[in-house]
Amino acid sequence: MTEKLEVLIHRALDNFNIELPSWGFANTGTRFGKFIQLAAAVTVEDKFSDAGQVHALTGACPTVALHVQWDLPNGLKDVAQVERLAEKYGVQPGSINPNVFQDQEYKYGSVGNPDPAIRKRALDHILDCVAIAQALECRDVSPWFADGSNYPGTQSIRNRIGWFEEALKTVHAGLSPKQRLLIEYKPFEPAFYHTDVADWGMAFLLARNAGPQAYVLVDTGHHYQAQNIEQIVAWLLHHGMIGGFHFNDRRYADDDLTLGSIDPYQIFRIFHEIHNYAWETGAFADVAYMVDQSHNLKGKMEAMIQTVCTAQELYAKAAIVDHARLASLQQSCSLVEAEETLRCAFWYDVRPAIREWRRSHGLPEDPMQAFRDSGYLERITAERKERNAVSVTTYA
Ligand code: AFD
Ligand code: MN
Ligand code: MN
Repeated sequence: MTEKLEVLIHRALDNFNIELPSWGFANTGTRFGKFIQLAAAVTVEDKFSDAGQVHALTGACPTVALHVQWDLPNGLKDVAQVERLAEKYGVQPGSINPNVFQDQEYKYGSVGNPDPAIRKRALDHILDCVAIAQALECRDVSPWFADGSNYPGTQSIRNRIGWFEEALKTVHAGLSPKQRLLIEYKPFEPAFYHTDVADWGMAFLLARNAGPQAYVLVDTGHHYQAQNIEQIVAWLLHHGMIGGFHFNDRRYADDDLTLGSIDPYQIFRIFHEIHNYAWETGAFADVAYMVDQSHNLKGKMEAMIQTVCTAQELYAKAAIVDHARLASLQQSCSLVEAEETLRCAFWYDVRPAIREWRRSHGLPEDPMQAFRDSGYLERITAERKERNAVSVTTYA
């Protein structure tokens, strides 16, 4: 490997952190059921412990995203416990995720609900999340809205736009100067006729309407099959409107598969847009990277370590693209050479340089093997199996 490439890879990894989702360590599943894992996290302490292990093994995950309803059920009263767990397990709270999608009151929507009392309930919850984020000194509040409808004619799409604009403007007004409101979009599921925040354009317009601290959150699983996600990323970068990502992969829909397991080249192209933007503008795009996966079959811990290592590899590959050469080949429309400039970075084996980076940072060269040798899985299985045991057969 040339010295230059190794320097580029190490510099990229020095600046690459990816946040872990607390819910990714707990037993979840699909709407058709879930397969219980005896080692899965049950309490918020379990989640901090697991996230802390992944960070200790990879060096890339200093924060863990929290879901308020699941991780801070008592709201602000749980802040002290979260601060204690952060200290104990060496991983800080990251983005704060409101939950306005699972309570019965939200059957016809949250901030898009035709009942003003339910709109207010949802808004109050999101404002509580803003207060929790302030108390924990967390920057990002990232609501995802399942709001929508299942049949034509059953809701006024346009009225709901107005209610969303009103709510998000109020949330934005409650932010402290350092906070950000990241608005996530998703084309469908659980709504199957229209989803109120269905694509990047709707999220963009809602963010712009809310205020200057609001941005778009791109979940890679939240796009129709043919959509060119890196083009969306380029538009959001161009307008300074990208707040962050939720990374996962999918074959069909919002499948929550392991990042890079189906289409690693797409994630590479997304990271390339971000590296290229920094090269072209000299500005470092302040983008929050986060995993949003909850593995139904793989072991939770191994799947998360695999995800983080893959993210590091793809980010490192995108960092070695020869931007100057690519720009010149694009200018001259030298098609094959331009494409090959991108492809050769994608095909380059960055793993030796990553192993060297880990060695130089006192990290295990092979985080997965280090995890397997650590006995952590055996320990948490013994600790948690009663709490996870259920009447049906359980699967390791
Ligand atoms: C689901 C939603 C969305 C959200 C996540 C955490 O599709 O991605 O960000 O739950 O609330 O995956
Ligand atoms: Mn998401
Ligand atoms: Mn999702």
